[in-house]
Amino acid sequence: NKISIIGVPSDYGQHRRGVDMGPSAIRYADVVERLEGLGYEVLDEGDILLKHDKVKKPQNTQLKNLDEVIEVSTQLSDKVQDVMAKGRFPLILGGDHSIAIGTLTGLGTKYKNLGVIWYDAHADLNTPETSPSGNIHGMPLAISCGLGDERLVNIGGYGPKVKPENIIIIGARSVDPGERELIKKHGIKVYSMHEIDRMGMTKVIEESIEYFKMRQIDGVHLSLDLDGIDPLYTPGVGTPVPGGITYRESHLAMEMLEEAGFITSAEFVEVNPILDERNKTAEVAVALMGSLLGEKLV
Ligand code: DIR
Ligand code: MN
Ligand code: MN
Ligand code: MN
Repeated sequence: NKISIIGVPSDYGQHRRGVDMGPSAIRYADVVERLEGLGYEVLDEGDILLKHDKVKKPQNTQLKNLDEVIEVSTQLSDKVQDVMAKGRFPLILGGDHSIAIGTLTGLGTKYKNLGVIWYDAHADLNTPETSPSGNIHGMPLAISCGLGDERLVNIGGYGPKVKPENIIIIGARSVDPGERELIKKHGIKVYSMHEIDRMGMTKVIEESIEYFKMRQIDGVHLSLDLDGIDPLYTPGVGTPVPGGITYRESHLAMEMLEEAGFITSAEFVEVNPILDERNKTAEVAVALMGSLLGEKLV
């Protein structure tokens, strides 16, 4: 019942500017007030400090802004560990999805059999060899499984951070060929839009909960990329993909995860207020945080 909010104003994992303002946009959507209203003691720990020059030059590399991503990840990992040591629930606000490298590095020091729900239109399982963009926000899940550039894989002095068989991807609809191979090879569980349409979100989450129980996980991290939701509801993201999860389905998913009682940390990423409509995307993020943390009408 104690939550610590950590802002990560990083846009180094992708090429569009503005996602570094995500934490501010989410704060302006009243995240602290919303969670306090649910009875939590909420501490806003402020933002991770970015020391690097924010002028980005065009780069012809498969690991864009590598040094900056390493620095952000290292700082974030330390911060997540501090928050856990204080017995508080880490709630991380992005920033682009490359920040998950730092989050999972911190979490992995405590949880040796962590379950991860990756709520996203993408699989984020690229390596420098398979990436169509060289953008690190398309790689964090692979890196956390120990696949990709060693400097990223070994951030925090250890790796891998999670087991591929402890990952569940929900909402995928834009997956690159190399990612598809990795999913097959490592047995990563994926509920793509096809399965969500076919089974319904209720069954998807019920099965996910059973799967984690069977795997005897010691914690569950929710990594929610706002582009997992349909851009009708969350237009303020850098890489929107039509045909996504609805607003209602997303609330249902959060409420069912809350009822299962095993979520131990969460991050909400890729909110880009420059691309948004009147802060709609940050407001959806905060509404979903409410449901994830116990908000109910009756
Ligand atoms: C694409 C896009 N798969 C890439 N990835 C995105 O660049 O690796 N991830 N947008 O969120
Ligand atoms: Mn993502
Ligand atoms: Mn995505
Ligand atoms: Mn709700």
